[in-house]
Amino acid sequence: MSGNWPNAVDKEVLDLIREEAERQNSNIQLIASENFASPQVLAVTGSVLTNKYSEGYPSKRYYGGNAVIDEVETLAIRRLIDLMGAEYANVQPHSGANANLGAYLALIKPGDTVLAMSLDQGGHLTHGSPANATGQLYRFVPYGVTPASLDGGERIDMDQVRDIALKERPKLIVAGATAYSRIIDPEPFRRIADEVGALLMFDAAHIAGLVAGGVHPSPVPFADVMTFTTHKTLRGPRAGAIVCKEEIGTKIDKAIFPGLQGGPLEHVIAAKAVAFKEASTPEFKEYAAQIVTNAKALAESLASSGFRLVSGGTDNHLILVDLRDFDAELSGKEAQLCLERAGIVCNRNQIPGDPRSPFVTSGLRLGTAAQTTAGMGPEQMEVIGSMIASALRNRADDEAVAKINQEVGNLCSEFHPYEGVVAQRGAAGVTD
Ligand code: DSN
Repeated sequence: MSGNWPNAVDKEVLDLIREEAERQNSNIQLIASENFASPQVLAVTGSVLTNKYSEGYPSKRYYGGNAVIDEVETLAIRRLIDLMGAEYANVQPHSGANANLGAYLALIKPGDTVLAMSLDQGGHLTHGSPANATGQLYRFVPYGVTPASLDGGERIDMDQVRDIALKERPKLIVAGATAYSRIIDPEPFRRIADEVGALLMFDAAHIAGLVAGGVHPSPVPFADVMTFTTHKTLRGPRAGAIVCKEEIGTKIDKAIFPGLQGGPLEHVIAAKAVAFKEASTPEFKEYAAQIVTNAKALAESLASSGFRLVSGGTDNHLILVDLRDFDAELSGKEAQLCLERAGIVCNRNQIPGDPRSPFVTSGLRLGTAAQTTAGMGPEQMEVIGSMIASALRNRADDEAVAKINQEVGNLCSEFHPYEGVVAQRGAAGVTD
């Protein structure tokens, strides 16, 4: 028996999914905030759990029929608590932005002062950009990185963080970044927060997988709350999550629902549960370490081709490239477009003190989480670094760029993430 649905296959949409799967399989994916979710994560995201309304929390729902959903969400919570060694977890945030806003709603009041890394130094929109609700609701005071001219420069300026904290007496200090390639040590942030009586939030959106995999220090023992996305280095479905100290758990829960969101996306929460289990395996630890090894190899290759790397290199999954030493005329925007023609996908990014606007930029941000999932190693990273340099050097020569595109295709044919039905349809179980 089948349901009362149209029989016709929506070929238009399925063909677009197939096209996108093909694009993901055949290009080099270096966007630092992306990854290739496992077939199981994809399949669970496309499950019947999408049908259920479950406003509230396990055993405290506003709708009937939630016995199974309660088990799903409880399982995700339990797995996340185990994975991160946390006291409390909320798995309902639809995104990292919602996780962050939820944490602010729980911990501070409109108008309160918050310290966070400024967007143009590597922070995030939700760390108080005037264009974002967070910047409109709260009084954010930015900190940044040390000058490039200093030996070992372009690292988070902890002296500045402390000075500003002592002067501003914030209610909350936010650690974490979206375009910062070094380890962020949570311990000195905790010390400063304690000195000024502030709470500490760690936004681990980018590095959650590195923390889960044990290759970066865990913020969990130090931060009152850690927010993160589940789809970057953690390699789960596109979403967010929060772990925190037990004593603020109820406030976090209330802020996410009913404070910020309505019905949770239980199909995505189930996929988060799958991802949390995947991330707890010894194989994931190896994967997390490999991401960093690959990033270092790509960084070395780029440096040897004449690119200046912000902070001189990387300790995590990403590299921030200052294009000006390589070619003063080349903007991040032009470089991104050129590399896309060559089959290498990345994003332009401001570098600290960038003279160009955020829309144009002097930098590129490159990440290795996705291609590491596809099975690439340092050898391929070295080749990719050379291809990037060659494409950008020859950007006016369409033939040369097309030739690199072909080489990219050849490389990706050996290292593509999706096979069979997943490559055909983007998710197991969707057929025409
Ligand atoms: N868009 C994400 C990133 O690329 O870092 C952050 O929201």
